[in-house]
Amino acid sequence: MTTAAAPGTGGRRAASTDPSRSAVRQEDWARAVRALTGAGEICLACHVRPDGDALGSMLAVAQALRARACPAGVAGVRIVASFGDQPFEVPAVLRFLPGLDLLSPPEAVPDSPELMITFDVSSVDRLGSLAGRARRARELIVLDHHASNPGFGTVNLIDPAAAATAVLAAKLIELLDVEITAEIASGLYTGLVTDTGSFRFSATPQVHRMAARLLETGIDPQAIARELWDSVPFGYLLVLSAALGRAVLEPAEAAGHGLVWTAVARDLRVAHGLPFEVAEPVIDELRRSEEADVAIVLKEADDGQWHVSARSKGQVDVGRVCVALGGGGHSQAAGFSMRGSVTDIMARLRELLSSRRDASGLAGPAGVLTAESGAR
Ligand SMILES: [Mn+2]
Repeated sequence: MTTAAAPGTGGRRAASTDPSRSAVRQEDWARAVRALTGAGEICLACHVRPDGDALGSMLAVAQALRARACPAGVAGVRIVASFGDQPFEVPAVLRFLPGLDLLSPPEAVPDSPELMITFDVSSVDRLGSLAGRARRARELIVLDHHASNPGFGTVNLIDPAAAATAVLAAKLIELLDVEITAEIASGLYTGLVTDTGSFRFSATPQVHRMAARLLETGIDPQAIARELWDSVPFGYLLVLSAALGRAVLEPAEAAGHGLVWTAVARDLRVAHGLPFEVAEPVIDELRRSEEADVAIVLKEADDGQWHVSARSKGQVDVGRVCVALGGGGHSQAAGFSMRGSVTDIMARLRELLSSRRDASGLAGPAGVLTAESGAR
């Protein structure tokens, strides 16, 4: 599969899900820095229902841009950071992040921004109510690490080999020549620990070197870990218990690699007065089952739509399956959203999870990783 970008045009690219394409070109980094340097107004946006990588990366860069714009406290550049959730609410687990004062509701983002930069957004629809503004932006910088990202910006800073968007955000801050303060480091570290599963999934020397640099700013990693993982409302334990109690193991599914799945219906959490986001960590429990390569959690939002999380231990490419269902992600962690019944959604998933990639590599929305399909 090839990418349809004409060399040197910097134009919006045609869709590609090829994870093997090369990392960011130097000229694209330079163009992004030039755009961010010359702008009078900079709009920042991350994906809806932001996780630690999306919001942490965005707030880190927002604070860096603020520090750069007014080192002496003189306002020069307008910075608008947001995400397209309606209603606009910062997830409770991320309310400890420094820089929340830089956030505005999506209505505050201009209709046709001069310059917009997106964080951890794998496709334009993941911007929710900000998608139209991104399409109309004069210059759109896309900072992301999802292999499924089609490159929807005018400047695409997309590196599927990066462990987190925070890795790319740190590079951008470095190129902007801004010192990484403890406040900026908190956001970057949050992104790094979130997307590496606390250094379980991407425990590379580069990741640990970055963590070390961030810790040297004086941030408190134990406090961040407590905020992210060890402070949940009691009701979550009851939701988790119910979700695990109805989990189903299907060893023959996913081409014999095994499937474990459950659903968190709206009623289950609403009974405890809990918001949608409370269902997010359920997948981390479910995926521990040793009998299954693939874990799936269906989470019902307040509007009745199902948001589906998929994880793989490496035998099955759940990224391709989720892309085939209109979502996105990585080969071992991905998701999509869909309306319909649990029974129907699971039937479509089972079918895709067991299908082998077409020999051409083009036709099959294939789940099972084969030697040529580029597992990573
Ligand atoms: Mn990410």
